[in-house]
Amino acid sequence: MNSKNILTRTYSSASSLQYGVNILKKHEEACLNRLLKQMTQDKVAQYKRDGYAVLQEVFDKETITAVKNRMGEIVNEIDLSSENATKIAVFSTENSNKQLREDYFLDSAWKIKPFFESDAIGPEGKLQVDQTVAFNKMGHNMHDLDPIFRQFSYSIIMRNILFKAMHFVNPLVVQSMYIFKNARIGGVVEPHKDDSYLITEPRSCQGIWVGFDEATKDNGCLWGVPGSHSQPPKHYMKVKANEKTGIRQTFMDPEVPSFEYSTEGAVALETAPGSIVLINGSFTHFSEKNTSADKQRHAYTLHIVESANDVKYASTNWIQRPKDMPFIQVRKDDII
Ligand SMILES: O=C(O)CCC(=O)C(=O)O
Ligand SMILES: [Fe+2]
Repeated sequence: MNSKNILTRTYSSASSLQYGVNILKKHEEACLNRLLKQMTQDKVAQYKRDGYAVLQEVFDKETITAVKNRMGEIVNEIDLSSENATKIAVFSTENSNKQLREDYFLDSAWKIKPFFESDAIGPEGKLQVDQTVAFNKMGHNMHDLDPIFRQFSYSIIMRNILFKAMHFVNPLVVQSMYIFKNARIGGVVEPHKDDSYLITEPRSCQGIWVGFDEATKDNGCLWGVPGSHSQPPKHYMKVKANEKTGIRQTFMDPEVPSFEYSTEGAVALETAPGSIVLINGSFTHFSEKNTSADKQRHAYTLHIVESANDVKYASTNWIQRPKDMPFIQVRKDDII
């Protein structure tokens, strides 16, 4: 067994993956048209002014279903029957070995790894809920490694956003996350700015958040503070190698006692299924616990940085790629 990769069982056949990819391709044009209708100059100006913009119902039911089904397969393929269950559980609970958790997290920078919902794990690492709803998120490299997520992440829709709304010159999609926020169990995302976690000089991170379910206050929709992107982050997460052992560890710079950003004036970003929220890297955003009885709030988010115009990607960033897996150059020639 390959102990480095949790996803040890792969049942999905090449033809079922191709089937999903084909569905996405078939529906791209219709989704693109819905995007372009909303992505007006006014909307782009509003994004610049407020640090966020909502584009409602861009993706259709078929596209959403294809992506969700693929994530369902990835979740089912996680082998929780063996030592893996304990491994993943241990890595995600607060009272476990910090370094093991750190290694697991840092490894997920270029792999596809699940992270448990903390309420899903009971004493002694025992799973309290069904495997299908046990996870908080999956990350952080679906966009390059999985055929269906790759098709979705680099689609003409996303690329139009990158070049025409976000004004990237040479964007790199450095991170993807699938956030489950399942009913009853889906946890809080504390107020933060994405620039804290993906550092470039100068700052360049932007996010594309896609909601697959209706997101309301009831099931933990996104919230954000309009205009908050004018304030840079108060601290940055960096990685350093231990002087003696060489082992990599994350730390916050500066080490501040509190992570709190003001949420005064925050607005709820309620969205219909298939909607997109554009998020400036310094925009303060957060989401509450999903307290609904039965309304899951699945979302997929991409974080992108600039690589043109001498923008420097920090060597202290937690996301680093192995030499043989560089970030992908995003195609621009077919954007009109
Ligand atoms: O979906 C959420 O609750 C948080 C998402 C987020 O922080 C992001 O997309 O950057
Ligand atoms: Fe975020």
